[in-house]
Amino acid sequence: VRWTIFNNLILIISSILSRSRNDTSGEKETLQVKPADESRVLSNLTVEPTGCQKGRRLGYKCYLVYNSQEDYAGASRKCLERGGRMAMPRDRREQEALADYVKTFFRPGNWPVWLGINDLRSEGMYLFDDGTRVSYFQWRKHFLSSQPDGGRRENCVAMSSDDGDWWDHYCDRTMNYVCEFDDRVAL
Ligand SMILES: [Ca+2]
Repeated sequence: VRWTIFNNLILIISSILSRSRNDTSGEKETLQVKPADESRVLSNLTVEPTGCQKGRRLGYKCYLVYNSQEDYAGASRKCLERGGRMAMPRDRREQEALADYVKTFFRPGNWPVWLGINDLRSEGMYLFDDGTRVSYFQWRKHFLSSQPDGGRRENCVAMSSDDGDWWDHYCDRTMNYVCEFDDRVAL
């Protein structure tokens, strides 16, 4: 009996020792991770829940096209339900990345997709779907059809997939849409 107790003690001590050794090596590995590696690890962890491995990543944002028909309000709701929001390109860089992604997605076709932009609250004052002001615009400018041209009737903004230009539309029109996801929120 005494021998068994001694053996068990040895087992317990050695398991404690090996556990603490593992802890130390784990700490060392964490310390050795470079910032770039760390961000890759973090983004890998957070990409999956949003489904954005299929979409287009740009910094902490990623865009994902949904190939299903929704009106503007429906698209907004669906994006929120998925933990994201409607796509809100805030500057030229984001606009160009989104336009390129949407073009690639629908090529060779040309389909409009809802963006998270509207002037529902006040005609001509364009807000993102989260209520912030839009300061960078990409309206279609053409001598035959310059946008926006819908006045108070058309208050929701879509991007055409062939050139990335913006058009105002009836908000109850149904079309494909783009959600964006923010890694910082997921973290
Ligand atoms: Ca309008």
